[in-house]
Amino acid sequence: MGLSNPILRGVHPDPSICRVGDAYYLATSSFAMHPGIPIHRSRDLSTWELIGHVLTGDSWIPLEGFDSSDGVWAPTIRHHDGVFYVVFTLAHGRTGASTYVCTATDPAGPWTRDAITGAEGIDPSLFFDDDGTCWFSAARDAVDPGAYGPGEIWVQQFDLATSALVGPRRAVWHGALARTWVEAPHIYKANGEYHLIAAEGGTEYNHSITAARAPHPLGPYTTDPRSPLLTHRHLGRDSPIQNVGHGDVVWSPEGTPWGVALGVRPVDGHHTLGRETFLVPMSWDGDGPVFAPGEGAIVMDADDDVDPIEPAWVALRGPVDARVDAGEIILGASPLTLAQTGTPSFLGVRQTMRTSTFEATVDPPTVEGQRLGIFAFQNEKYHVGVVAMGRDGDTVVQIIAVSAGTETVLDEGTLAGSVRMRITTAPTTYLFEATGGGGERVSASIPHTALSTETGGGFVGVLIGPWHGGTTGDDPAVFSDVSYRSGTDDANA
Ligand code: 6LW
Repeated sequence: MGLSNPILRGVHPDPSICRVGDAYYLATSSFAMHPGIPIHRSRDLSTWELIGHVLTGDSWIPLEGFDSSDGVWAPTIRHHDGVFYVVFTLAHGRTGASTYVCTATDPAGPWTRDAITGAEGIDPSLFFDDDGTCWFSAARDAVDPGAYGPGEIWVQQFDLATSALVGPRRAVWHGALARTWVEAPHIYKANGEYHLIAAEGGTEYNHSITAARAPHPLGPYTTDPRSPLLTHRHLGRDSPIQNVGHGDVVWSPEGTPWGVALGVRPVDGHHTLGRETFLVPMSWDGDGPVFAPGEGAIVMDADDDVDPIEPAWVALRGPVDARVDAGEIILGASPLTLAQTGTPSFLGVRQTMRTSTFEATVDPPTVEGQRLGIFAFQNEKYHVGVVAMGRDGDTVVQIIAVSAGTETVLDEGTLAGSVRMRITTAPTTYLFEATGGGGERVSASIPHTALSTETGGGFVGVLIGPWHGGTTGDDPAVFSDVSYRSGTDDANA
């Protein structure tokens, strides 16, 4: 089977996978994006289709006030007895974390949502034992950090009927690596033993997957001395895939294990696309799980022919008043900018390829204060775009860069007629352009480092799409001839 890594491009971190019959299902973190928790399905583990979202409609949680890297973290997807389960953390700032369980009989939805009270920490997971008992695990601050380091994995029985944690809660493991924070636990049963995998080293360069095993889900766990079982930190900062960790395991109908893990594709030490989902061949022997047997690392095909992108539109922190129809997007009015933590009138696609082009045409703004644009958005403090506004009967177009929260106008011009706006991304640049009816042009280019996670911080990646700001009126804005095309991602080669 040919791999087309990454199997989910653009912001799709913390992958979790399960199989029902011959279909595999992947859930990934969605942070403050609406709709939340995309569910992708595949029958060959290589080609994936988006079939729905866990958090949408009645199951949606309003995220006003959340930073774009807060919100929905690290869902785990499991299937038991005809029901799909997704558990996830709702993270808000440094202090607030709550835990939810969602269920569905059809993974495309609708999903129900229930709070799990008293679940400490982040990265919840469920494990169904042979007798149907459900075990819940998660990562929390260590009760005794002096003895063990900063984090620990805890396990407790989970009652499906009441969404309640029941029975004794045990801190079962503090990780394999010396005093690093341990997170992303998942438990499996193989060869009569319980195997716990987790992530350690932080979600940057030192990320990794480690493991332990036990005779019972509650322990005692013995650290797998081969840990870390998967990491790219020893491959160097020029490695095409880095920061590999936070994984999950699934078995094919024939009993072959496969792993999924997050990773990034930096260029010159900076990645803009977010943490993406990679597929990892595995084996499982008497020593336990083996990730990328033989190779020891995740590989990408050199000649990566990637299918055309089917844009999945997302909004920030809640639904927007928008209509998307074959190349036309109609966006309602809002006074909010992309620097604010409400729901601006913005719709974006995840940037999935380093080489891509996003284009849209807008008519001259007619409403006082109205601003129409297209943006590459990393987060509230780092985003760059093309914005058209009316001024004394003319249409003024600016290329606006927000960096560390400060706005700079990179170029400005007066354009006649409707304005064609374009963002062209390349491995090391983002080019922003607008052309008017008479051929007038404004443009500016920025290095990709200006929109990277290394510069902007956080856990997400670039979204690209139209924004309508500056007014509270009823007049929607029309973006026509909208297209997002990906070129060959030659930096993969
Ligand atoms: C995720 C956790 C992590 O819950 O980042 O650093 C969080 N590691 O595993 C958000 O993706």
